[in-house]
Amino acid sequence: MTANMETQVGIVGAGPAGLVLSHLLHKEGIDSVVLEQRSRSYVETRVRAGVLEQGSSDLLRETGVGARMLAEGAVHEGVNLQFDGERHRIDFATLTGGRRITVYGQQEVVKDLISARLDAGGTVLFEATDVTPNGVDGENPSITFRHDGTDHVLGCQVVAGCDGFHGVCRGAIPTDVLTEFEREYPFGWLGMLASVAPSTDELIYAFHPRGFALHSLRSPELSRLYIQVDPHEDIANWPDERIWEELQIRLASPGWTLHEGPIVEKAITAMRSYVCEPMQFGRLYLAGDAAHIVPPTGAKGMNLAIADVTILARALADWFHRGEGSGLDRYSEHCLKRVWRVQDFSNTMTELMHVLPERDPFASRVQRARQRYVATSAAMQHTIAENYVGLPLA
Ligand code: RFL
Ligand code: PHB
Repeated sequence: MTANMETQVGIVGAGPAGLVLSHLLHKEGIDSVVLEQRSRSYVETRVRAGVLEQGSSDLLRETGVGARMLAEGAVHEGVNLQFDGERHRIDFATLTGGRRITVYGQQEVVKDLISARLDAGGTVLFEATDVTPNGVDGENPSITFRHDGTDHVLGCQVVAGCDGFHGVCRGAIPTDVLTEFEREYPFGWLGMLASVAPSTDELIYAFHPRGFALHSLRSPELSRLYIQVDPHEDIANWPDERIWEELQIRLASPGWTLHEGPIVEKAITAMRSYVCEPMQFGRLYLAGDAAHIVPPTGAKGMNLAIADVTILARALADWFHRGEGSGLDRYSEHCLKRVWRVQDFSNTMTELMHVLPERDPFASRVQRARQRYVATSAAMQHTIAENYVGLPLA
């Protein structure tokens, strides 16, 4: 048996991109259905990003899904970059005219958005399998999928591919239309959540000859930490004691103490930069990680996903309500300007802060020169601050 459903926008993926899009469309009076392959509890507990740019937190607040973020998130007015044990604070307040970041876990953003969509009567179907976009090059696209033991066809006018880097939607763009740009880094991040009060009020990004380390936070009782490791490293080689030993060495700074506690979650992620162009084909529009990946050193992935769907929601509102299609036609071009700006920043931060395993002596000398420049130049600190808090949506 096949069940038929209809909506205006069929959205694949209930990550930040898909959920923010569905929420913004609802605000515009546009109907959507979100299809997610994982369970609700899986997406609500997946530990990932933690930094919201000023523009992202403003958007969540202004569209009515920011209450818990405002109550539980932490507003930060700076970050620390550490070289040779010496900390250099990048002061957002003075360098960006008062723009700030909010530290609030991605899974909390996802929880808030799911409950807002369901409370508003929206449809988010979890554990939808075999999700496949069809006919996106014509005027009547659809998405087929299986849910609760039944095959479904979701008829829609537009398909939004918000299904992350390993999703199915990008594959619906013919290979002769698509150009891919990619860089893999020869290192990964071992990320962990530790049940201990953060030892810092603001993030610390540390370069150390043994590798990069990052101290971030989640709550007064929970710290989020990362260390640079080989991307093929087996997590079994990293018992908790070894992780703390390494963090103690890499984050060490005179007069400062790193407090240890039980590690409650740990995982290794490889790092890559990736962009596909264009981000649209016919009635299919890609957003977020489905179209691009950045290494996490700039804290940009979730923010870029939110920026894409903000542009897409506006363009869809113009098209559905006013028959004005120029925003949709230029969607990819519009997004890619920000995507490449963010690629540059994320790549710069990554190459500034990690030990480059090739041990290319020239590259290492240039890296040290750049680190000294960051430590001493107001112009360079201004550049980092402006990009870190996020450029306004064009
Ligand atoms: P997501 O979050 O991957 O969501 C995609 C959703 O699509 C579902 N899906 C499918 N559903 C149906 N059918 C299919 N065939 C499907 N295939 C996939 C998936 O289950 C999933 O629910 O992508 P989205 O929405 O584009 O959001 C992107 C962000 O998740 C990502 O960019 C960030 O997490 C990256 N990132 C960070 N971004 C920041 O802005 N600030 C940070 O501080 C930050 N830190 C990080 C990060 C990512 C990390 N990892 C683990 C990659 C730190 C880390 C360690
Ligand atoms: C995090 O808190 O998870 C986090 C913070 C900054 C980054 C990446 C991740 O650059």
